[in-house]
Order: sequence, then structure tokens, then C-alpha cells
Amino acid sequence: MSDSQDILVPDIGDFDSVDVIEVLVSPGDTVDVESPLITLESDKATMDVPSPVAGTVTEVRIAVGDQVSQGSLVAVVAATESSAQDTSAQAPAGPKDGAEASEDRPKEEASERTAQAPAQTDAPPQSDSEAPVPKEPNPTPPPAPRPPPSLPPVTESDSGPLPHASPAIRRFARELGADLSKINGSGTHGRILKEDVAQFIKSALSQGRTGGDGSGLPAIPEVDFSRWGPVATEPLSRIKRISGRHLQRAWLNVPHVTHHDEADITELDAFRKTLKDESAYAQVRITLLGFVIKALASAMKAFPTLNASLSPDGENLVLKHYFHIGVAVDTENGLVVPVLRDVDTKGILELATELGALSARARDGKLKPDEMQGGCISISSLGGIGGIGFTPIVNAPEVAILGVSRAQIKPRWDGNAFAPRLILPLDLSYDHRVIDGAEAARISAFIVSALEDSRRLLL
Ligand code: CAO
Repeated sequence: MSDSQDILVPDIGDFDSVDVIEVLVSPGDTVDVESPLITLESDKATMDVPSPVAGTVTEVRIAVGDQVSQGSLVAVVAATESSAQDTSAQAPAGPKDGAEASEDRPKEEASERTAQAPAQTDAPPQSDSEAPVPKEPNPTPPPAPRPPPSLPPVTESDSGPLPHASPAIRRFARELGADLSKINGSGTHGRILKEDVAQFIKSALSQGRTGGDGSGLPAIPEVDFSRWGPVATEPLSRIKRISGRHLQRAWLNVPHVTHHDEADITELDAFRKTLKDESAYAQVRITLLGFVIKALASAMKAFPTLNASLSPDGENLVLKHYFHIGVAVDTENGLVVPVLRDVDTKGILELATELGALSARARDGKLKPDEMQGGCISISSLGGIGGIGFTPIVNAPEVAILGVSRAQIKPRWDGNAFAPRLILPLDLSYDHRVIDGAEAARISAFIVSALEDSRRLLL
């Protein structure tokens, strides 16, 4: 048989007319002893009112927005038999008990101290005159109604600044491992609601499913673009999906800096144009890129840190004694980076031939996986397309990438007058954990001088 019990607001300290900000149960819900029923909020604190008995909620007598004080009726619970017996057998919890119990709890736990609601029975206490005559000697006296215990609410200053959330929500977040300080509350005054915690967990999980880096960075919110006009959704190409994950990992892991420079390639380009016969003979296009690749290989020899990788623990540099350079190739399906091997041993014609063959195979989707592996550093050239500069992303675990933009005729002061010169913009992005700014400037100056005086490429 169940025993119907009124659950009243207990002694909540010096507070009167406290707002009900959450009702956590509905009729028909089953509750355990200590299950929170409602959450109250004063101007200083939030606190849960828990059920003192286990059973089924038959009535909820309070709504969000109501104001309550000690003794206000919260709900009626049909207590399970054992719960009712347990409750009646319990010693009344006095104010002291509550305070002592909470002092033993850790700091965050203390912010969730719950007020102990008294158990009340439907039957009013009988007066002495109405008391039945005992039929048996030494009858057990009926339990005295428990006085509402007093438990001072925790204020923000008691436990340090806490995200604005009720104890029940704190408990919910802690059970799911959600960090409340990272959640924006959508409730009144920015209070964090259960839905906010659920949404936070949902986006953390979906980030994991879509290859999120697990860094705990807030996800970009999902937006319904069709609210503003017609849209169509197309899947990303396989290459974009794979390279996207790699680029994001590199962007998040590498402290990038980009050093900008310019090389006067007037003479170099004039020389390149004289190579028509060689070009025709080898049936290959000799573009500027071959010279840039050679200049970068020279820089890798002169600056060993440029041809290195950081060990995963960040404690050591792995210095490479081979010179393989990856070249970013733009294909219909996205970016791929085939690798030219042993660049230091090859001439411009050979490099131009290899680059032509590799980029054709890349565009036909015929590159083999090992043709895209083993690069020491990368070049991204947008010179055939345009632009005056950009900040390429280091292709980690490489430590640098050289960006090349479009060469343009610009006026340069030759000591007497401005002269039209062909100027090539260069952007060296580097991992600042491995290469200092001054070293990057020296490396860049080295590449510039190798391109300005191509005899240096022979060194
Ligand atoms: N300045 C001026 N002209 C340039 C130039 C530069 N920096 N670089 C190339 N050109 C010229 C070439 O000389 C060529 O001219 P001609 O047709 O008169 O010979 C023309 O531009 C086209 O060159 P190209 O781009 O076909 O050849 P390339 O050797 O310079 O580059 C390759 C080869 C594969 C790197 C390039 O085609 C490519 O795919 N670039 C895109 C790389 C990319 O997407 N990077 C971004 C990565 S991050 O998303």
C-alpha cells in the first residue's frame, strides 16, 4: 500500500518568496529519496528541493515562476511502502545535521547542497483527548512530524564564481562529463538549462563523428541557410575530405608564422625564355617553378632546420639528409601534393619533366600513395593563377612551406632611377617551435638571392 505525502519547501534560511526556476518532475514520475523535485533561485543562490521519500509523484502543486517560502506545498508523492517506513524511522534531520554533512563534501559538490524537505503525512496530528486508549502496554509512540531542517544556500562567494546553473543541472553535466564553463546558457540571465547541456554533448559527439580533433573547441553552430534563399547540398570530394582533416590538424598543432619577401627575377626569367630549344628538345615546359624548387633545395642544405621534423614529444629534431620536395597541385577534385625526390641531384630540365608528369597524373587521379609520401618541405605555387601573396599552411610534420605568387613588373630604384623589374612574391610559412623569426628571414633572403643570381644554384 502506498502512503500519500505532501512535500513542503523546507527551511531555506533567511529567504522568503523565492522564485521557482525549474520544475523537474511531472505527475506519474517515479522519484527516489533525494531526487530533486524543483529548483529555487534567490538573488544569491540556486538550490534544489529533493524528495524525502521514494514513490510516484501524484500531483505537482507548483509551476515555474511561482514564489515560495518555507512550508509551501511542492508536490504530493505516493510513497512506496518501504520508503514510507524508512522515512518514518529516520531521525529528524535538523539544521546542524545538514550543515555538517555538506561541510564534508568537496567544493563543487558543496554548491549542490540540497535542502532537505520534511516528510508530512495526510493525517493531522491527534490531540491528547482524541488519542486512542492503548490496548497494549508500552506501545511505540507515533513518529513526531519532522521539523523542516535548515540548510543555508550556497552563494557564489562561497564556492567561487560558478556558471549559472542549478544543482540538478550541475549534477547532470558532471555525469556526462560536460564542462559547464564552456556552455552558453539559454535560460533567463544566461542560466544553463538541461537542453543546453544536451546540445553541448550532442555537438561534441558529432564533432568526433566528423573527424573533430577532440580539442574541445566549440563547434561551428549548424545553420539552416534555406531560411534566406534556395540552397543545394553536395558531398565534398574524397580528396577534400581527407586533406581538410589534415589541414585542420596542421593548423591547430603548428604555431604558424609567415614571412613575406620579394625576389627580382628579371634576369632569371630572361634566362628561362632563352631555354626554348632545350624545352622543345625535352618536350617540356620550363616554368619558374623549377628554379624555385632548386633554390629551396639549396636553402635546405644551407639551413638544416628547414629540412627537419619535430619529434612527436616536441623534444627532438629529426634532421633529414635527403632532399624531397612536395609540390601542391590543383586538381578538379582538390589539392594533392606529389613529391619530387632527391631534388638536389637533379637539373632544371629533369625537374620540369618530372613535375609535368606528376601533375598530369595528379589531375588524372592516377597518383600512387607512395608518390605523395616522404616530402621534407612543400611548395605551393599560385603564380600561374594570380595574387600578390598568401599564408600557406605548413604541411606538418614538415616545418615549412614556401608560397609563390604571381611575378609582376614593378618599379625598382637602381641608384639613379626607377627601372621596371620582374618581382616575384614569396611567402615562407614556418613552424615557430623549430624556426625562429630571424632564421626565417635569413632563409628567405637566401632563397631570394639564389633566384636573383641563378649562378648561386650551382653552389
Ligand atoms: N609568376 C608569373 N607567372 C607564372 C608564375 C609566377 N609565379 N608561375 C607560373 N607562371 C606562369 C607559367 O610560366 C605559365 O606560363 P606560360 O603558359 O606562358 O608558360 C603559366 O603561369 C601556367 O603555369 P602552371 O601553373 O601551369 O605551371 P607551374 O609550373 O608554375 O605550376 C603546378 C605547376 C602544378 C604547381 C600548378 O599548375 C598548380 O597546380 N598550382 C596550384 C597549386 C595550388 O593549388 N596551391 C594551393 C595549395 S593550398 O590550397
